[in-house]
Order: sequence, then C-alpha cells, then structure tokens
Amino acid sequence: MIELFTAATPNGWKISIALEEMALPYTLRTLTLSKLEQKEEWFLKINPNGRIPAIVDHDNDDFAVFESGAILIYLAEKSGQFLPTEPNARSRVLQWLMFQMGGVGPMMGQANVFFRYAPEKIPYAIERYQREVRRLFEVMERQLATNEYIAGPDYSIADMALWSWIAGYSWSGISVDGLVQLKRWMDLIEARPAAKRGRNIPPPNDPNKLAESARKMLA
Ligand SMILES: N[C@@H](CCC(=O)N[C@@H](CS)C(=O)NCC(=O)O)C(=O)O
Repeated sequence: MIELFTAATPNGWKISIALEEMALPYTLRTLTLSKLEQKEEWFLKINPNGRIPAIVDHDNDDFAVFESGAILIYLAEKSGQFLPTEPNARSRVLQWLMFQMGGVGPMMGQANVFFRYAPEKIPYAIERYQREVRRLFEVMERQLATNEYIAGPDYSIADMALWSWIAGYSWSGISVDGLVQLKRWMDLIEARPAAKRGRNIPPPNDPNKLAESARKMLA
C-alpha cells in the first residue's frame, strides 16, 4: 500500500489525481503546512526538502519518494499506466512534465505569493510572474492546437501535473481569454471522474483561510 503525505495544494493534488487515475490503493496523511509539520524531523527522513508531497511505498521496503514529478514517474512505472514505454513517446511526456516542474509550477507559485499572500503589493513582481505564466499558457495553446493532450494523442502524467496547477488559474490572477485550446483541454480533463476526485483529496481550503495560512507559513 502507498502512503501519501500531502496537503490541499496543486503539488499535492497531482499525486492524488494520479493515484485515483491509476486505481492504486493508498492511505492519506494530510500535513498542516501552517503548523510546519513538513519540517519535523520524522518527515525530513521521508522528504529531506521538507515539503509535500511525498510517498512511502510499503510494498517496496518502505521506499520513500519526494518531488512530485519523480513521484508521478514512480507511480506510472509501478502501475504501467500514463507513461509510454516507446522511447520517443516517453520522452515527449517527460518533456512536458519537466515543463510543468520547472516552469508552470514555480511561476504560478510565485504569482500566487506576490498576487495573493505578500504583505506588500509589488507591481513589478506581480506582473513579472503573471506575464510569464500567461506566456507558458500560450506555449501550451500552440501545442494543444495539434495534439489532443499535452504530449500527444494520449492522456499522461504530464496532463495530470499541468492540470492540477492550471485549473487554479483565476486564484493566480491569470487570464485565459482567447486560449481556446487550453480551455478545451481543461474541460477534457475536468470531465474525468478520477482527475476531478483527485483534485479534491484533500478538499481545497476556504480561500480566505488559505491566504491566512499561506502568510503564516511564508512569514
Ligand atoms: N518541487 C516540489 C515543490 C513542493 C512544494 O513546493 N510544496 C509546497 C506545497 S505546494 C510545500 O510543501 N510548502 C510548504 C513549505 O514550503 O514549507 C514538488 O514538486 O514536489
């Protein structure tokens, strides 16, 4: 059985989406980020980076995996789903997964910090991150014009990772006006019962409480 250490955030939801899609049995350990449970010694043994998500695979000698991209690859390989074995198709999925891990995630994360949580409004920082996120969305728009899913004809762990973040575009203050393909793709994934279920495990926090607890954590 997999044990998932998580919280109600886009990086956490990537993994509950994947576990639901793959129908892998798992138990949930929800950490309270504002209480800094993720920095406690017991958890640093599982994730030396002191962040969620992380998993422990109790069917594999209690093997621990941190970094959401690495967890997605581990689960895809364990279940034999959502990551092709043919080398070029596999590379395409990993390229878009890295695009999420190195681009969309960090940039949307910073957009949220400066747009929603920072104690002072710094227009330069807000605009910088929102503009970069919009640029990344436009990169996806072009890719999705000729591909059903982000890495080709099949749904993959790259779609799960991207959707978990992008479904929250309005919280980050990003416009999706004119991005017809991106909206088509968002609807396509939202229509998947397992993806929708996964993005509610654990359920999103009340937006007011979210801002308050994020401020506490960042202080
Ligand atoms: N690159 C990491 C990022 C993980 C991350 O930033 N997690 C956030 C929640 S989305 C977290 O645990 N924040 C708590 C903290 O920074 O102490 C991953 O993808 O797993």
